[in-house]
Amino acid sequence: MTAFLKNKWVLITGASSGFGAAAARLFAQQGAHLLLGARRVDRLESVARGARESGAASASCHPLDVTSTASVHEFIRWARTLTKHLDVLINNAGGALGLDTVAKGHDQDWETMMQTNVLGVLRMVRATLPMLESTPCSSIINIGSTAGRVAYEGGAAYCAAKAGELQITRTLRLELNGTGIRVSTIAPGAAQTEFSTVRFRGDTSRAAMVYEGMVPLTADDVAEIMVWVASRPAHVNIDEIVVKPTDQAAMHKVHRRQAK
Ligand code: NDP
Ligand code: 8X3
Repeated sequence: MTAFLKNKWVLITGASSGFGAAAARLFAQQGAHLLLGARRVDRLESVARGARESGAASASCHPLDVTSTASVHEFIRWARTLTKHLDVLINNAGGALGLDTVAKGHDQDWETMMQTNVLGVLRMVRATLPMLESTPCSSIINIGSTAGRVAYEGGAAYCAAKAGELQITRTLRLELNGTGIRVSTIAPGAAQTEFSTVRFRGDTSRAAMVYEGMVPLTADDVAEIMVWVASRPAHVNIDEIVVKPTDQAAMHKVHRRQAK
């Protein structure tokens, strides 16, 4: 444990599964106070319970839908009843829907991807800035993707959304220069979470094929990086981290072992 995060207030969006749930556990092990948001409250409650058992100074959760400004405001109203300031904001909520070409894509999927991965980040930052500004050395950590840096067939809207996240991160670093708030992005490659099951609308066999024969990143691999980024000294800003499985040399170059 590093003393840096002990008793710090950490807000994690999308904490009900995957990277967000793993981050809740790992920040808890550092003795942080946790504010956890997502839509599935039953799952959040179980993550919060696990975080308390893992050593969190406190772990509280509240429903949050980052696609709704009203929901974001209500979440922050709730958060302010627990703390007036925030040390770390982790914009992790997001994901992909479908793998359709542009020719066959659906407006609703595109809109959801933009709402969660792009507008959700903007809403959360705008709402939390007053809480971050009142803290001597706070951090915003946005979860991007290799998809925001390299395009692939069927990924137009998701790649555009994560490219949007990357440019929001870079813009914020300029806008917040001089405030002491650090702004970082972590761009993971293939990680086995619920991401592909959500993308393929519950088709777990299709989701499993994404990782077949290769060793993907785990949620803990990415959460460990979040903790490391958040615990750098005040004068250090980790701008951008790209992390991929060793088996994934590039988006289209994945080493897959034959089934025995
Ligand atoms: P999961 O599907 O396991 O987790 C996604 C989380 O986002 C869930 O907690 C979900 O909670 C939450 N979420 C989705 N929509 C909303 C919303 N409208 N409001 C609030 N919360 C929401 O996937 P990951 O953990 O893998 O994904 C986390 C982030 O990492 C995403 O931004 C994703 O794009 C990104 N990423 C994932 C990679 C991967 O390969 N897994 C690689 C690179 C980036 P709930 O449904 O309860 O609201
Ligand atoms: C998730 C990684 O390659 O499925 O952001 O788009 S990928």
